[in-house]
Amino acid sequence: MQELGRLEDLPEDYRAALTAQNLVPLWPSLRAVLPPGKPTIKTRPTVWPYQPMRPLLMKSGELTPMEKAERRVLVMANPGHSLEKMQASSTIYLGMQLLLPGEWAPAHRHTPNAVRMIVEGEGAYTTIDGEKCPMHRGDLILTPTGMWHEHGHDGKAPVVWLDVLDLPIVYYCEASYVTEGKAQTVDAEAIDRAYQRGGVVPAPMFQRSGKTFPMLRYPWADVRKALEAIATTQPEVEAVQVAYVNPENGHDCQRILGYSALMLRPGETVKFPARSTAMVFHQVEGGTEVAAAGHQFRLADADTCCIPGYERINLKNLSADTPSFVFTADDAPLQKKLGVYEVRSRENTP
Ligand code: GTQ
Repeated sequence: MQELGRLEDLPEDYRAALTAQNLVPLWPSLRAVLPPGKPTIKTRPTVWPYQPMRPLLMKSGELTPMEKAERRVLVMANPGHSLEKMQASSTIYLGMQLLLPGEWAPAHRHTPNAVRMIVEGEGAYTTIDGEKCPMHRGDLILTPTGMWHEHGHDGKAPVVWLDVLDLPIVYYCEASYVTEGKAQTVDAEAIDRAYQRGGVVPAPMFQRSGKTFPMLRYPWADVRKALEAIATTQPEVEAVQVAYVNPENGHDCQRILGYSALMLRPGETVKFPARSTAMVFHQVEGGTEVAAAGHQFRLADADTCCIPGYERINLKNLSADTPSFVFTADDAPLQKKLGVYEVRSRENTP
């Protein structure tokens, strides 16, 4: 590829004249924004093990009362993006949130979409637009853009969950903001029970739900059963994997980030091709080795890692006797909408 002219090649006075009119020559920066074959990627393969993080999270409960935190979260930041940017990848934000018994995280709504993956503890709940969603390990709870949400805790031990938000990309769009609200009135218990079976949806009086986000809670017990059913009945399938979708239309459950759950059978290895999306893996049960870009992360219970896009990823169940269950997040829905989503086989890798 042709080497292009540098900024230093231009006369000082010419550069100054450009700057004075808010103008920039393209050619010295062209290769940086359009590198050949593969994007320049800041996201670094990064792991956030839960056990060493947990004492720091619990300590935050002593150091910072709810009134001073609003959301008591330790953000899992990717060093490739510099920590204060609070990005796990270019589009994905990850945080571990702590709620102590009796505490309440007040109602608000914001433009970024969030999901919660419950990590430990019983007795907490999130109320979303009046629908109360109980939290148990592995449940996925959506708080989509613009919906009121608050978190409460009637249990006896700390509750922790993983927050996944599209905050970095919504912030980059200069479209990220919050509105404070009053405590909500609960008018429904989580209605996920209504969407209990794939292929049938509630249709009282022939009316299908007109809600943009009809299902807000995906109980882990059901997801796990679906994975086990696939593993048992489809021994030939390459990856025992289910996508979290909108049960009314089958589309991704949120518009920017996509979510899935994977089961690795005892001893199994799954090889993902290189895709243009960064990926997050969170261990729900068991243990997994995530190998990509020269890194090997051994995920134990509640560990989380991020792998940049355009890398092949191998996932290996670390146990020969028990299955491994992994929750994933990526920005494939966004990239597909933008038309930049790619899956690379060896043949189409430039
Ligand atoms: O629970 O509403 O990790 O608003 C970051 C921003 C959690 C929340 C986060 C939020 C929340």
